[in-house]
Amino acid sequence: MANQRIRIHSMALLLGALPAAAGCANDSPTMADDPGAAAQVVASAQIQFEPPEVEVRAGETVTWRFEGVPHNVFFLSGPQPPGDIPDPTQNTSVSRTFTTAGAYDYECRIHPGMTGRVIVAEESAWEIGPRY
Ligand SMILES: [Cu+2]
Repeated sequence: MANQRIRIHSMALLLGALPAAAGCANDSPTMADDPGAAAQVVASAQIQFEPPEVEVRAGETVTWRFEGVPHNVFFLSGPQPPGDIPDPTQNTSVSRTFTTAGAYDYECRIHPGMTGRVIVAEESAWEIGPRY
């Protein structure tokens, strides 16, 4: 008798969990700190750019969120890189807008090996289907 009651209770928990799981099916990225940015990179206290590679469209903005260790950003390549973020920066966010498609590698010069990349796609590249 006691066993049966436990089984019914588990079933109810399982069913109750289903709507919550469905609510997680949200494919829009979370940009809590800067809703205007197409992508956000965290320059972390773990001495990494996270994620190390982001993709935006030409004309869109990337925001770097600098956490508790000073970092900077120097662009190394790309057809038309935006201005570097040269001063050691921490506990703030800095945005840069990318106007021209291409691959933009960058590095933090305080921390050797701390590198990242911004891929900028053509403005129309993400259109779905043919344009008439
Ligand atoms: Cu750094």
